[in-house]
Amino acid sequence: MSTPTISIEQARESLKTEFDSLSDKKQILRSKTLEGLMANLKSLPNEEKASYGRDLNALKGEVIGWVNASEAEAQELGPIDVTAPFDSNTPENMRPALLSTKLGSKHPIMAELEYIVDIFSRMGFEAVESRQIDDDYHMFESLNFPEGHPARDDYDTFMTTDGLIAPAHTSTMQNRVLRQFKDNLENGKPIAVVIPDRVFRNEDVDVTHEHTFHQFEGVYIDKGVTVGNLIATLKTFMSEYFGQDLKAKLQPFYFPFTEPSFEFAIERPASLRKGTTEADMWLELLGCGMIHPNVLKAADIDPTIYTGFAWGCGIERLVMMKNNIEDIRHFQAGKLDFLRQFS
Ligand code: FA5
Repeated sequence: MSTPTISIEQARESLKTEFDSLSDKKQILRSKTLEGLMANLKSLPNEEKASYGRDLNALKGEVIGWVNASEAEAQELGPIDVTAPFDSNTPENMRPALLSTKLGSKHPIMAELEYIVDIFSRMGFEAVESRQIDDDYHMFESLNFPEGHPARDDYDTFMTTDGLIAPAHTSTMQNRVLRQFKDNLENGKPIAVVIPDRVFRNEDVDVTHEHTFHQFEGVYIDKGVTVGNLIATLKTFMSEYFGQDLKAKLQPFYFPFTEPSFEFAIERPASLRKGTTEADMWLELLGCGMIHPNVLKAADIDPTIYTGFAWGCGIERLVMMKNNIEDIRHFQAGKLDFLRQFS
């Protein structure tokens, strides 16, 4: 039985000495010592090969580790972490605080969406999620936009080749919730539903327009509901959301699915008033109106007995106004500096 002329322990020491003296550290991988160890392995009896081979592999791994560490050091780089939320070439002092020391947090839109639903649930509204793919009937027909209606152009969105539609607003849910909660009316209760979700538009993106954003729809139906109830509901929500009493005004507008239709503007919260002109005082937030009789009929609700109102509000714009955010594109940019301000 032959024994190795050099033990693994001795080999490690002589390799380390050789490594330290090399200017091109990679040369160590071609070292005579390593080659000698390989030759030893071949000459060993079979029963000793396995354990010697394991030790030799471990030593080779160690040597490769020395080479990698010296290369990283030469380039002033740490070991590469592909999950790092920054370019690993960024110098230490310019890196964002390490995520490992801090948990992630909810996206501000999701957090605000939950807060909005919470306010409405305290006002007696149920919450129903919208959907992110829909059809022509719910996007247009049921909302009193017949085929060829010019107002369809205002809701230009994305469509699959099978005619499925990425909804341009949360109003696509109106027909569904009217049908789902119709029994309420027969039992003497109102239909009161709030519907948040993501919506999509073929939009020229700018500081206040995104192609993908969030809305929340509100629907309220009962006997004898008037525009007065609509204003009171929205004002109550706004003062709760902004934490202060704000003046509100309605200005006439057009939507095929409401009659009359309005845009709802609020007196700007103090933090968002930049001057004293009319435009600086008022802020348009949402579209709303009294639900069109044809929309009620499409859900088999008798418009001669019941009336109701609906609104659709952009969540990003609401959050921008509350937090003084100057550009809507921050929300989808995935920039940690922006998101951390809300954590
Ligand atoms: C609508 O979407 C109607 N469905 C609202 C409605 C519902 C009216 C129920 C009557 C009854 P409009 O296109 O104006 O309307 O959008 C409503 C709100 O969504 C706007 O006031 C704004 O806050 C937000 N919004 C619209 N387009 C964008 C966009 N590209 N980026 C960000 N927010 C937007």
